[in-house]
Amino acid sequence: MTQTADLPRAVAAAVRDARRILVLTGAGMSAESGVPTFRDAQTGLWEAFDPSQLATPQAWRDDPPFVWAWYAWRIKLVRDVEPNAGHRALADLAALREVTVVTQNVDDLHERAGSEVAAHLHGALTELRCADCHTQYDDAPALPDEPVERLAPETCAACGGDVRPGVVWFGEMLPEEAVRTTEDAIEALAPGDVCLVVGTSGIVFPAAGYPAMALAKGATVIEVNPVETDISDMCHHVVRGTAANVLPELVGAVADDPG
Ligand code: BJW
Repeated sequence: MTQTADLPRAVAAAVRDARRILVLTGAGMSAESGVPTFRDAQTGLWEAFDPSQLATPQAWRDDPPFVWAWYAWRIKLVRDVEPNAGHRALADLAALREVTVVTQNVDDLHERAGSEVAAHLHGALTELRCADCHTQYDDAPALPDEPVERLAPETCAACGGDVRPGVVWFGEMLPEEAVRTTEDAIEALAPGDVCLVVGTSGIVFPAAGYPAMALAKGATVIEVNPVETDISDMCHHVVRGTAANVLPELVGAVADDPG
């Protein structure tokens, strides 16, 4: 394994020589846009909030206004920020190589940077739906300007249920199509292809298992993350840096010498 704070030539060469590149992103991808990660010390969302009170179906059943207020704040936060240089570099990479982007993120920053996202494994903040009858709501919800502690969710026009964010909470199944698309993309990998894992702690399953599945297909697994994670040990290369620093350098190296 190579582990470095610089972009080693071997990493750029692996990406340059790959036929297919599967990019798996997590919360660190959007950190430099100003979206807090979940588990980073000091800044992670779980430092200030208890996940069991917010990101579970039980939390929603217990207190929808408490949970909805937190998600309304996050929807507004994401709406007000911009994709960073890392998001834009991945969009640029798609012009150079066959790239499949799979994200655990519930924001739309990859799309706003110009990437097509094959799968949002944990759903999307703004894909609202009724918690009872699953009617979907596409209209932007009314959001308070400032964070509030409680906010009544919208009422479903079809059944009177509470309208919830379109994210996947702990204990919920991931969207079937997102899982199928991801597993198909992994299945299509062959030796010489690359799995680029950016900004995830590798703690939450099933997403945390995908790099190992890519490894089993013979792909070269590269992690971009400022710190060691649960998946670092199994990676061929680890680049200790941030998404917005490393990815433009990596894509620039491929663009400068496309091979
Ligand atoms: C940077 C950076 C920079 C910072 N640049 N990097 C097998 C074993 C054990 C448990 C399970 C298992 N299979 C399933 C489970 C249960 C559970 C689970 O995994 N629990 C774990 C805690 C152990 N999984 C589930 O429940 C999943 N459902 C499921 O499996 O269904 C089947 C099933 C059902 C019932 C029973 C059993 C099976 C659903 C998981 C849903 C996750 N939902 C959340 C919330 C989404 C909604 C919301 O946004 O509020 O998804 S939790 C949260 O974690 C969010 C994220 O997508 C997810 C992953 O976090 P991520 O992206 O890795 O972020 P962080 O903060 O952890 O890490 C950030 C990283 O970035 C760090 O490493 C930083 O260093 C780095 N970084 N700045 C690059 N600038």
